[in-house]
Amino acid sequence: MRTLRSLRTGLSLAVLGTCVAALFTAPAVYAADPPLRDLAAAKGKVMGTAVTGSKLTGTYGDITAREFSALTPGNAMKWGSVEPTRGSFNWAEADQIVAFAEAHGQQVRGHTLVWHSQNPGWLTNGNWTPAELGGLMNDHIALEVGRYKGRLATWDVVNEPFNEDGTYRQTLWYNGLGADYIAQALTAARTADPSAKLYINDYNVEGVNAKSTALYNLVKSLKERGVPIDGVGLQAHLILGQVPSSMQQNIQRFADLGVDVAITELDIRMQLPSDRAKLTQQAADYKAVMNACLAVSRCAGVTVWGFTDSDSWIPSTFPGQGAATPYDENYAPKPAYHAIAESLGGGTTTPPPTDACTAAYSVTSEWNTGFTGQVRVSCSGAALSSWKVGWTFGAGQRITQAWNASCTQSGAAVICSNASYNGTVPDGGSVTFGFNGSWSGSNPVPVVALG
Ligand code: G2I
Repeated sequence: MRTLRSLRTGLSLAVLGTCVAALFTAPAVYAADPPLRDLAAAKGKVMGTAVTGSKLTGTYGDITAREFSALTPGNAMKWGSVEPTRGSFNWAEADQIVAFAEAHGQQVRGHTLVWHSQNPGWLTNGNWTPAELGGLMNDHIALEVGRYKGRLATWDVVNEPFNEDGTYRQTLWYNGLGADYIAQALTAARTADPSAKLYINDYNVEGVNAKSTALYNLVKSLKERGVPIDGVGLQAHLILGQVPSSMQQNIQRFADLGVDVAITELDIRMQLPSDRAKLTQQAADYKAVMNACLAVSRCAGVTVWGFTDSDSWIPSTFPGQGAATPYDENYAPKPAYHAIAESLGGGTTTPPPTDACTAAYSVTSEWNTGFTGQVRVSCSGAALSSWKVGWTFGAGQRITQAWNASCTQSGAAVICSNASYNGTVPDGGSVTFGFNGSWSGSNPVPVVALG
């Protein structure tokens, strides 16, 4: 039985020493809805997330397993990842993600076989004849799709083939093979794994526009020619407040062509810092996307492009923007998470307070018998003018030095309060303090309380 418990500000647990616990108010623990994957399954939909293989342990792994019924490797199956040098393969992360999914009853969406980006240098720098290029593409598809034959539910066979105006993107593939590279790639993928659903995936094709109409016309002609095409992926890298109003209509027109549709890379970015108004708008936007998919039976489901703000491509690509996913950087579900649950028929239990400050403890480095830790105090929809953070070490750890806070330790109980200069935590902001400590045997992360 899967349950979700989120621990918010004011929490005090039995594990905290009485000395620490006395400082803080009563627990505000809420039991949330069933996991998103169960809610989605009851509606006949898949709820997925992109993942990074190396992170699939601890809290990240727990949430991935509990909440999602499909995984897309964010980078691990791209050509540049699997064959960085010609003929020399690295399947480790891709294999790991597939094994994780199988262990947790999840589908895998293979991503992606034929793209203009994240290709290995040897491929992009080569001077290939059309015959050589076609051979390389077909061999790559045969090898990678064949490796996972019968185990992957879907493949994004061709990624991002169009320009915004609906003309074909000038890529290695288009320039070398012409537009028919798309039909060739789909045909090769069908041969390599007849049971996988084969998709063309693109961005800015969520609403009805020139680009999505070009995709529509392509899918129509592929169907007419008998080329194997099972679905279209609408990536849905969206901007706050800008969910296209024609999204459901667009999904429906593809469904009417006789293909499935999936929302494959959903995120909704905003200018940082986030605040309550933006997070509320984001929740409404997530719900609008969910509802557009739910309204069309051939919409297979929705995948978010990373479920936590700590694993999102947005901040590095769009400086100053972020907070695009349903969980914050400390794995607390945001209003967007609850909006997804509600759209899937959940939302029957009390949602968490949207005004909250939280404290998150992490170990940033560890050696022989010492470690460096940090605690980040963050606020969203609330603010602080002073703060105290407390916890109880579970394995005899001792603080030896702290900075940006004054910390005292009595037995296992630690209390840290703000320095003279960092008591203020604004709405949408955060303050971090650090410390060195000693440990032996193990160094478990304690539960922290903010007072
Ligand atoms: O760009 C966003 C997505 C658009 N649709 C196709 C997706 O495959 C694409 O995903 C992103 C990944 O989320 C990023 O993680 O694709 C990016 C590349 O276009 C990925 O970024 C790359 C960085 O550019 C590299 O520097 C980095 O080594 O991620 C790599 C692995 O972390």
